Formats: sequence, C-alpha cells, structure tokens
Amino acid sequence: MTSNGVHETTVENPVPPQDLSGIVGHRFIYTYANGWQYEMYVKNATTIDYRIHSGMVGGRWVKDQHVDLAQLDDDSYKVSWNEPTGTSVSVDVMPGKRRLHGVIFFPRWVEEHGERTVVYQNDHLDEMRKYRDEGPTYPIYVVPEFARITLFEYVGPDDDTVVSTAPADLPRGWSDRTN
Ligand code: FER
Repeated sequence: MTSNGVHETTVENPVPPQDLSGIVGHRFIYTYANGWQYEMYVKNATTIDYRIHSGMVGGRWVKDQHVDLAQLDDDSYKVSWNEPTGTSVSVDVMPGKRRLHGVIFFPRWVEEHGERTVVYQNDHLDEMRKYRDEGPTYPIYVVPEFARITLFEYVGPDDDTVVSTAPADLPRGWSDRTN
C-alpha cells in the first residue's frame, strides 16, 4: 500500500486490476478516419484473428496473431503486437463509446509493396519473415488514426469459425452490418 491506500502497480498485481471480459470473445468492425475498414476478433486474452476489408492492404487476413491485451480503465483496452512482416500495431478500444485509435508502424518495404502482404498470412509465414528480414525497414511509415466502431458483438472465445473466410469471399455488403 502507498500512503493514500492505493496499492502499487506490479507485474503480478497491476493497477488497474485486469478484467478483460468486456473485449475477449468479441468481434468488432471499424472504419478509420482515412477510410480503411478493419475487423478484429479477440479470440482470447493473448490472441486475435482479423480481416482487412479495405485500405492500403485491403484483402489481407490473419489468424492466431499473438498480442498483448491490457485494460487501461473502464471501457478502455489496448491491443498491441508485432507481425511476421515487421509491422507493429497498437490499438486502443473503447467499446461503449464506439471509439478506437490505432497506430500502425509499417516497415518501408510494406509501404512500397503492400500488395505482398495481401494474402491469408498463415499460409505465407516464412515468406513474410523473409521479406521482413530483407527490408528495407526504415524509415518506418507511421499511421495514427481514430476510427468509429460500427459493429461490436459477443461471439464467444476460441471460435475458429468467426474469422474463417477471405474478405473477398464474404457476401456483398457483409462488413456493412451495424449494431
Ligand atoms: C488494425 C490496424 C492494422 C488492425 C490490424 C492491422 C486488426 C494490421 C496491419 C498489417 O499487418 O498490415 O486496426 O486490426
């Protein structure tokens, strides 16, 4: 305890105490201010699946990306990770406010050749690591944007059927569903 009665933040016992139930097992679709539309499924506390419906690397989709997930406050979460491509992403999610802010850190080679990443990445993991290691990495292309969450729904954790189709193979208008 500190003198004001609040316990110190530690690795084992962080402040705030973590309750991830408001985001784990949820799927959400969001559109960044630059028009890029993304879908994320928080499969469990350490894993996401996602699809990119439109934007610089629209058509790309990924399963079982390892992430760090933290609750920052009531209705406030942060999801952060590094891709096999070398791209790093940190996304702040406020489901109740339908507000999101993402910062994407693209290596130079993705800025130059984004099309190389527009695949079902799980079938190309070694290829992506090879591109990553060949670079160029710098200068990093930083894309910070707010987004509006247009759909937020509970679908349950650890379900491999939630994200199991390429963005292009979904029914027309599928990502336009709102709630
Ligand atoms: C996001 C922003 C970027 C996101 C994923 C990415 C699932 C991935 C980018 C990439 O690797 O190309 O909000 O959410």
